[in-house]
Amino acid sequence: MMSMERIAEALQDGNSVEVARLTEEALIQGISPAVILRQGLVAGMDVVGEKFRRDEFFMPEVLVAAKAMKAAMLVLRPRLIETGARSEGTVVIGTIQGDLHDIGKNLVGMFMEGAAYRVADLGVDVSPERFVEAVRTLQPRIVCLSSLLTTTMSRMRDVIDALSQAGLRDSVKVLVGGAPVTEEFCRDIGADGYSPDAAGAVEKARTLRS
Ligand code: B12
Repeated sequence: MMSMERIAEALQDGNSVEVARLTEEALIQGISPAVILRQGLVAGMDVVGEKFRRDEFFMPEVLVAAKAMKAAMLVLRPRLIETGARSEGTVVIGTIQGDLHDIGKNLVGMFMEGAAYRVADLGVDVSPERFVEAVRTLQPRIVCLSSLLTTTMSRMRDVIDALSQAGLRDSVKVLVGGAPVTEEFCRDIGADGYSPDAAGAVEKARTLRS
């Protein structure tokens, strides 16, 4: 059975081809997509983040690792997502304005799709106005806001305020997440739920009824 460390190491090397190949091989060996994701890919990305923090890695290394993560996610995606007509409703998701990180957001989106939600992904650097417009037109049950930067995480509050001003706040539940986000921050800005990871985001979504 393949060790998940091999995937984590190839990810740290930024070897997209190898990471995608190993991911495929692990799936063929019957290793569950969730294990590959958590113990291989996310674990590898955690090391990249730690090395970046310690100045052992710089932006180019982080970028190639992020690219390798995306290559593996393309392989994992069909396995994480259940097909079928059943739908739990729509989820609008995006990374808030000023922030370009999207790996965690994409994972949350994939897990939501896997849990039979229709996902409308607005991308990164999304303004409060664009969130409001998407809620107005798509009428989702849930809006997911992602933020990785402490400098721009307060924009989450701006999205919630903009929804209130547009008279849409009561029609939708707001879930927040991303590395610097906490339960306390969630309460402070008046969001409805927080989760530290993608699997928990789905659990949270299920417990919220709008
Ligand atoms: C990859 C990365 C990048 C890549 C992003 C590539 C991409 N396409 O996303 C690049 C190189 C572009 C980048 C740029 C920058 N980065 Co950067 N980056 C990272 C890194 C190493 C990993 C982030 C990641 O993808 N993690 C893996 C995913 C799976 O985890 P996650 O995002 O946390 O998501 C999980 C949970 O948080 C949660 N979640 C996420 N979103 C949501 C949403 C909801 C609703 C819910 C419920 C849950 C949830 O579920 C996810 C899955 O479990 C982190 C370090 C780290 N360990 O976090 C730094 C980090 C986030 N970056 C940082 C910085 C400073 C920057 C730059 C400002 C650097 C610079 N000087 O230019 C720029 C900012 C650009 C911008 N305007 O956004 C800092 C932020 C510091 C801070 N406190 O604000 C960090 C923490 C690094 C550090 N230790 O200093 N970065």
